Amino acid sequence: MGLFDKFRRGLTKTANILKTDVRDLFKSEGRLIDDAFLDEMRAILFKTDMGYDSVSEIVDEVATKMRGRVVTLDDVVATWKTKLAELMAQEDAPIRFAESGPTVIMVCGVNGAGKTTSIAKLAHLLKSEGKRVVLGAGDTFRAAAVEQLKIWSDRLGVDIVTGDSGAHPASVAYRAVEQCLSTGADVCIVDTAGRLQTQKNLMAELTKIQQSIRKQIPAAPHEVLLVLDATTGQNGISQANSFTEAVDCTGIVLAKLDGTAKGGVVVAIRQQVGLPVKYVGVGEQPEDWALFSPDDFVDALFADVENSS
Ligand SMILES: Nc1nc2c(ncn2[C@@H]2O[C@H](COP(=O)(O)OP(=O)(O)O)[C@@H](O)[C@H]2O)c(=O)[nH]1
Ligand SMILES: [Mg+2]
Repeated sequence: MGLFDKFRRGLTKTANILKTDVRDLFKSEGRLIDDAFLDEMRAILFKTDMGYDSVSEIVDEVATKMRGRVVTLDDVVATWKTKLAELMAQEDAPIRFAESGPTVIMVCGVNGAGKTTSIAKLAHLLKSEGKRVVLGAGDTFRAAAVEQLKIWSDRLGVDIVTGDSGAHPASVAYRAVEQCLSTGADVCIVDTAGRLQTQKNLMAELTKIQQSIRKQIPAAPHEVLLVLDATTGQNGISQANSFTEAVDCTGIVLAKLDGTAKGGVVVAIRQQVGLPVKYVGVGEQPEDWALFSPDDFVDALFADVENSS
């Protein structure tokens, strides 16, 4: 399945709502772009959780280009797409691998965001590219979390390092990196807990894990991915900001895009968080994972609207 199709699958709920609303916007063949139109358009885009600033920019663009003219659905949608892709533009942002020696990727985010599942998906992708992967079960806070990662490692056929119960996550991370180095593996992915008694403890623990990884590879972790749950919409943005205060995150994974009709949240994230969106999760299986591409994203978002016109 290509990227476009993965985005289509991930955006089914969002695209369905858009399709109905945009059809209503263009009940007749063409429409005059006036204040009434711009207000209706604003309300539609808002529903997708793109955020106030992004919506305003798109409305302004349409107003500047088209006010006073009678235009077709295709004209308007083309303008939305161009503007949206521009708002989300980012440098190509897949994993930055270490120049030599293993690459270490640390994965953080709140409880239930989709960290462990995303690790499985990333491990699956890297393995399919011929890389050898070691997983570090750094969420020692819940026994079930270690078990969940272990099941994935068996299913995917990748190595895993776990700790005894009560082990410190920093020591698990240390041993995972050690195993990666000693076996000549290419990538070590370290899972972390999503919730400790307080946010302060969580942040301190993430810092400790980072430090213990650096004891063996000073330039590591090469990536610190922050997993956000798309179904929580714009709440993810405040989470992103508090995580980036504590650890140097390098990119965002947006999980559960398929579970929300507010897929426009990606636009708000790109606008309000200074990090690239690297991957999106579009289901629960290892292959339900797509490299984020603004162009494919907007094409998929409006594919149904365009086909129905
Ligand atoms: N539909 C869907 N479900 C997901 C996705 N990613 C994770 N999940 C589900 O969300 C739940 C929590 O995920 P998990 O990886 O355990 O979260 P963690 O607590 O952050 O490690 C699980 O039931 C996953 O199957 C996704 O992209 N799409
Ligand atoms: Mg987990």
